[in-house]
Amino acid sequence: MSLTINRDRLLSEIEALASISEAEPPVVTRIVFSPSDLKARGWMKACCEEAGLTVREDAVGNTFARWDGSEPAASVVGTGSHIDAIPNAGKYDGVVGVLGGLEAIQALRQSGFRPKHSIELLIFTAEEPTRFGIGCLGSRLLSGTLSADAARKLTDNGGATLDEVRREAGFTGELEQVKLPGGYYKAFIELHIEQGPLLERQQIPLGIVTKIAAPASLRVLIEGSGGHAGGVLMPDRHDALCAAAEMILAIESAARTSGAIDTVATVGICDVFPGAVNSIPSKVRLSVDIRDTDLQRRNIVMRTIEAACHSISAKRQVSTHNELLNADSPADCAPAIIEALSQSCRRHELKFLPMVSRAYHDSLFIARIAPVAMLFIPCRNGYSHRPDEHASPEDIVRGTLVLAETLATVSR
Ligand code: HGY
Ligand code: MN
Ligand code: MN
Repeated sequence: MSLTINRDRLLSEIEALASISEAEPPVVTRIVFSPSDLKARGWMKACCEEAGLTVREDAVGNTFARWDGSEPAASVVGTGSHIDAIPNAGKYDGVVGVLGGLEAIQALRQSGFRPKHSIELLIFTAEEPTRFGIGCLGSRLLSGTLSADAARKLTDNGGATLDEVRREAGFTGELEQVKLPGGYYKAFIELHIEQGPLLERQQIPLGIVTKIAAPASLRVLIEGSGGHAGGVLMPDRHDALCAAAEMILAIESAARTSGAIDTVATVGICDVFPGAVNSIPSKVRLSVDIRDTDLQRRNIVMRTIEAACHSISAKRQVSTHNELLNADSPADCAPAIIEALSQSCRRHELKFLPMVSRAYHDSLFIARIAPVAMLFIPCRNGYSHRPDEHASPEDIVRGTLVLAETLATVSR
C-alpha cells in the first residue's frame, strides 16, 4: 500500500483551526461550547463532509465522522482527539489527532483502500477540564465512566449546568443515549503531541504509548475569618490565603517525596475571596491536579495531601473541606495495536520509543470499552498548554502516515 499524506492541506487546516480562538494568535483559547468552540465544530464538520464522511453528533456534542466499511454492521475502528483548548494554549494539543486522523482517512480513501470495519473520526467534547472541572467529559460519558445523572450535576463557574449549556449549543438529546453499546469499537488509536520532552531529547521521531497515567483532581475549600487589613492584628488573624499557601507547599512536597519521579501534583487555580488588597482573605478555593503512573502510589499521595490540609487547618484555626472531582485508574494500551503501530514504524525504518503518557487523554476512557493505543510525536522543548507549543511539519506528517497505515491494518 502506498499512501500519500497531503502535507499542505494538513498544515493549512491546522493553521485555519488555530485562527478560531477567543484570543489573538499565536494564543489559542477554545473553551467547550464557547462561540469559538462552536465555530470550530462547524468548520470541522464541513471538512469531514467535504472528505466524504457521514457526520453525526451525540447529546453532549461528541462528533463522529464515519467512513463505512464493507461490513457496516461490524465493530468500528476509531481515531481522533479533541479541539477544545484551555486558556492561553497552543495550536497542536488535540488538533494533531483530529486533523491528522482526518488526513489519515483521506489518504486511505485516495489510495483505493477499502476497510472491512468502518472507520470513525471522533472529536470528543470537553477533553479539557476548564469549563466543568472534569476532563474527558465526552469520553467518560461514551464509556459509561461518568453517568448521565452525575454529568447533569456539573456546572461551570457562572453556575450554568451542563444541560443548560449543551442545549443552548444545540445538543438536545438525552445524556443517557451517549453511552456506546458494548463492543462498538474494535480499536481506538489516538495521535497526539507528547506534551513532554523525552522524544525530542532522545531525538526519536515517534512514541508508542504503553500506559496512560492515572489522573485525579480535587478542590480544597478553605474558610478563615477575614476582616480589615489594618484593624486585625496578626495574632488575631485566621487568614485563609496564608493557610492555602502552606497547603500548596505541602501538596508540592507530597509529590516530591512520593519515592518516584512519576508522581506529579499541581495547584493550577487559586481563587481568593473577597480579593481586596485591604481585606484579609476569608475564603480560598484551590484546584489540585494529582497524577501518577502507579495507582496505589497516587492514592497514598492523595491521602498525604488530605492529612496535611487538615493539620494545617487545625493549626491555623480555619475550616477546610476537600471535594474530590475525579480519581481515575491508569490504562494499559492494547498489545495488538501497539504491534500494528510498531510494524508501521519498522516498515519505514522509523525509531520509536515505548513510553508512558503522563498527560491524560480521551483514550484513557475509551480504553474502558475498547483496545486502545496512542502515537506520540515530539513537541519542541516538551512545551504544551502554552502558545509556543510546536510540532514540526515533518513530525506531524510522519505521525499521520503511521496512523493511516495502522488504521488500515486494524480495519481489515
Ligand atoms: O491535562 C491533561 O493531561 C490533558 O492535556 N487535558
Ligand atoms: Mn490538553
Ligand atoms: Mn490533549
